[in-house]
Amino acid sequence: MRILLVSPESKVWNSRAHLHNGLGYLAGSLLANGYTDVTLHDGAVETESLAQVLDRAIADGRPYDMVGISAPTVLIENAWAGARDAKARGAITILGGPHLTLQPDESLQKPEVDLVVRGEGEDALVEILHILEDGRSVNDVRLRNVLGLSWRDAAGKVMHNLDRPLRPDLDNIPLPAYHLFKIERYTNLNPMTDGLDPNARAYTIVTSRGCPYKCTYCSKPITGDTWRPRSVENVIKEWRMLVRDFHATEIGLTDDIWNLDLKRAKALCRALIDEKLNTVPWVTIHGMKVNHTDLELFQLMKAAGCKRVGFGVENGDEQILKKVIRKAQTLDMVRHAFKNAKAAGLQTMGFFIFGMPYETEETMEKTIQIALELDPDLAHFMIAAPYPGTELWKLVEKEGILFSHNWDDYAIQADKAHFQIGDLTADVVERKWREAHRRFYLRPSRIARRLMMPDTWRNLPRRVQDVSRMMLGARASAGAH
Ligand code: B12
Ligand code: SF4
Repeated sequence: MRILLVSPESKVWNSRAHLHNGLGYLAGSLLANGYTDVTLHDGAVETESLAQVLDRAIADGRPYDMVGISAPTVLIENAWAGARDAKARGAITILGGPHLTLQPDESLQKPEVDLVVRGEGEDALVEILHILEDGRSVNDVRLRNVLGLSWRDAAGKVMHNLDRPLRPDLDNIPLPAYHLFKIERYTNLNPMTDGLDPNARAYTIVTSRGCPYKCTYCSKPITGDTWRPRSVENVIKEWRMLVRDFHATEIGLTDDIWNLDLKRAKALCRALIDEKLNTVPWVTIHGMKVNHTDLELFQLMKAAGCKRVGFGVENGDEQILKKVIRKAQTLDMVRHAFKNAKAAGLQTMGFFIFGMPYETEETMEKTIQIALELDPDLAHFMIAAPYPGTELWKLVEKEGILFSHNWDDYAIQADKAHFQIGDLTADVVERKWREAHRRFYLRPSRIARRLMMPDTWRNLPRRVQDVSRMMLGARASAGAH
C-alpha cells in the first residue's frame, strides 16, 4: 500500500518550519508495522504542491493508495482542499489531528473525506490499514472496531466509534521516522530569534504528553489532561538520534508541560550532561509552568545546554489569572521563576494574552506592565483565540459575539480580536496589543540590543513587515492570512 502523510501548507503568520512530530510518529508506527512505502509531505517546507506530488506519482505509475492529512483548527480548510485533490486522484483520504478530534462530524459531511481519526493516531491508523488492505471499502463494517474512528457505514450514516484511551506506555511507541522528512529544510525554531544560520538544523522533541492543568483558553484534544512522561532513557535515545544521526544544531521541547515532575526534569538534564548531549543548544517551545521550577532546575538546564526558556505569564492581573484564565499560578511565582532562570544565565521568553473575557483596558495595561517588569529577551503578545472544546469557547458561545466563523481566522498570533464579551471592544484589545509591542520593543535599550543582532539586518524586509503589522496595525502582505 502506498501511503502519503500530509501537513497542509500554512498561511498563519509566524508559523515556523517545525518538524511535524505527529506525522513523524505516525510514519514511525507504520514502518514498524510493515507499511514501508510511506512518504511525508510537509507543506511548510515543500516546493511542490500536494496536487503536483499526486500527479507525479500517477505519471510514474505509482499512485498513492491512501493520503492521510493532519490539521489543527486553523488548517482545516487547507486539509479539506488537500483531501479534494487526493480523492480526485483516486486515493482513500483519512484526516486526523486536533481539529478532527474536536469536530469530526463537520469533516464527514464532506464527500472528499473518507475517514476521520480522533485522538492519538499511531495505533488507529495501523488498525485501519489492516482492514483496508484486504481491498475492503471505507464503509466496511469491521471499521466499527477501531477505537477513535469516525466513519460512514454502507448506508452513509456517520458513525463515531468509542474514544481510544490515551496510551500510557509512550516508551513503546516507535520513535518518529524523521528520516522521511526533508530534514535539512528545518532551520529555525523561532523566526524572531533563531534562523540566524540558513544551514542550521532545528528539530523538536516531545518528552511527555498531556497536562493536568485546565487553563480556560487551552486546547488539548490530542494529548489530554493526564500527564504521561517518557522515561529519561527513552528520551535520551531520541535526543541522541537527533544530534548524532540528524546533526541537530538546535532542539526545541514541545511538551505541553515538560517540567510537571521536577525530579524527572532534573534527571533528564543530568542525563543530557552525562551523555555529552549538552553541546547542542535547546529551548522550551511551549511555556514552562512557573510553579514547577526552582533555581537548581534552571542551573541544571543551563549545564545541559539549554539556551532559552519560555514561560506562560498570560496576564498581569491576579484576578484575571485566577478567575478567568485559571492558570493556577500567581504573579509572584512568575517573578520568582524569571529571576531564577536569569540567575542561571538562561535567555527568557514570555507569553502574554490580550482580550480574555472580563478584561478591561486597566487589566491589559497591567499585562504590559508585567511584561516590562519581567523584561524577557522575547515577549510574545497574543490575542485570545477561542478554540472549540475550551472553557473560553463555551463562554464566548454563551455570553459573547464571535466575529468570524471561518476556521482559518483562528490564529493566536493574529492581529485581530476574535470575539467580544461585555463592553470591551475589539478596537481596544487590538490597540492595547499593538501598544504592548511598541512599549516593549521600542525602548532604547531594546532597539540597541536588536541592532546588535545579525539577523535584524539579514532579515530586514521581514522585520519591517513585522513592525508595521504589530505596532502600526498595518496588514503584512506576506504571511498574514
Ligand atoms: C509543536 C506545536 C506547534 C509547532 C509545530 C506544529 C506542527 N506542525 O506539529 C508550531 C510552533 C509551528 C505550531 C504552530 C501553531 N500551533 Co501549535 N502546537 C504545537 C504543540 C505544542 C505540540 C504538537 C505536537 O507535537 N504534539 C504531539 C503529537 C504526537 O501529536 P499531534 O501532532 O497532534 O499528532 C497526533 C494526533 O493528532 C494524530 N494525528 C495528527 N495528524 C494526523 C493525521 C492522520 C491521517 C491521522 C490518522 C492521525 C493524525 O496522531 C498523531 C500521533 O498520535 C501542540 C500542543 C499539543 N500538545 O499537541 C500545539 C497546538 C497543536 N498548536 C495549536 C495552535 C493554536 C497553533 C497555531 C494556530 C498558533 C498560531 N500561530 O496562531 C499555529 C498553527 C500553525 C500550523 N501550521 O500548524 C493548538 C491547536 C488547537 C486546535 N484546536 O487546533 C495546540 C493544540 C496548542 C494548544 N494547546 O492550544 N504549533
Ligand atoms: S496552557 Fe499549559 S499549563 Fe495550561 S492547561 Fe495548557 S498545557 Fe497545561
